[in-house]
Amino acid sequence: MLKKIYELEKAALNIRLQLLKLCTMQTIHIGGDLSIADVMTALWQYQMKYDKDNPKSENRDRFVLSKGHASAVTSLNQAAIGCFEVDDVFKEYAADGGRFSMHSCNLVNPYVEVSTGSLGHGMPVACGIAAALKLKKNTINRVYTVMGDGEQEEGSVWEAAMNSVKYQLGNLVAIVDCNGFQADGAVSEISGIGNLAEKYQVFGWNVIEFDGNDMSKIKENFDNLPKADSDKPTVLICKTVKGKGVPFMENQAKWHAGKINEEQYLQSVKILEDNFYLKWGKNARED
Ligand SMILES: Cc1ncc(C[n+]2csc(CCOP(=O)(O)OP(=O)(O)O)c2C)c(N)n1
Repeated sequence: MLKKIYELEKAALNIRLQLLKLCTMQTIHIGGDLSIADVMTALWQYQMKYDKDNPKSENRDRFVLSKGHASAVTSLNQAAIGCFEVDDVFKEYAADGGRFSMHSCNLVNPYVEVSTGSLGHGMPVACGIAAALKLKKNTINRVYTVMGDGEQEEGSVWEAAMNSVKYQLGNLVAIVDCNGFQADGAVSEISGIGNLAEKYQVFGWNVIEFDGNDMSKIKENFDNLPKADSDKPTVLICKTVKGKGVPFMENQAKWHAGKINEEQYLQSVKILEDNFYLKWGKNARED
């Protein structure tokens, strides 16, 4: 398990570099993979109680990728904790996607709790799993689900939000990747979700809002989550940047999904690495 901010940021850098490599091989949902890369790195490589050698253990934290199109960033984090070789992820993407592909599928990847891709479905399933854990008197494990801000337009999200409060699911942690964009443009211009923090508060949730591309904040908020046996579900409203870290992709709806060429790849790698070493100093290169 990674503990220091430097280690986590380095791990997030690696995930971004790997995402870009995948993106030279196949169209992936790169914009929303990059926006949630920091949170996913901290979740999989620091926060979750999860044993890759025993993925069906009763005592595991559960993860449901409600924005199921962010499967690349999920698979790469699973590879980072040893679920499979990262080279397998590359090889299978280079072929036809194989076990990893555009959306998370538990028929082919045993580390995927629930197959997702149809937006608005993961959150209700996560709510059901959290209720089941509570019925089984499991007071330790949590259920984490990651949604998009565009996904908040799905009515099923709010049905689950109501039920989570009714059944006092303090073991449920919903994470919203608020990058401001969905597939066809800005969330505010499509349907619009208004003030999400206020909405969840009115629904009765414990609401925490922070910069979801700031590793210190992410870690701090994971460290301070209410206990799994508390009685209110928690939502982490993560303010992020779509395409985070790659300037030509940032805040560009067209980079919701896509493929890049070799020149774009090399240019992006250089920017990401330069920025990382600018922050952490030249010695970090030798790590
Ligand atoms: C029910 C449903 N409708 C439409 C789609 C097509 N779709 C895939 S991703 C996406 C945009 C999602 O936006 P958001 O939730 O903000 O995700 P992010 O920007 O983080 O990728 C859409 C509309 C879908 N997968 N499921």
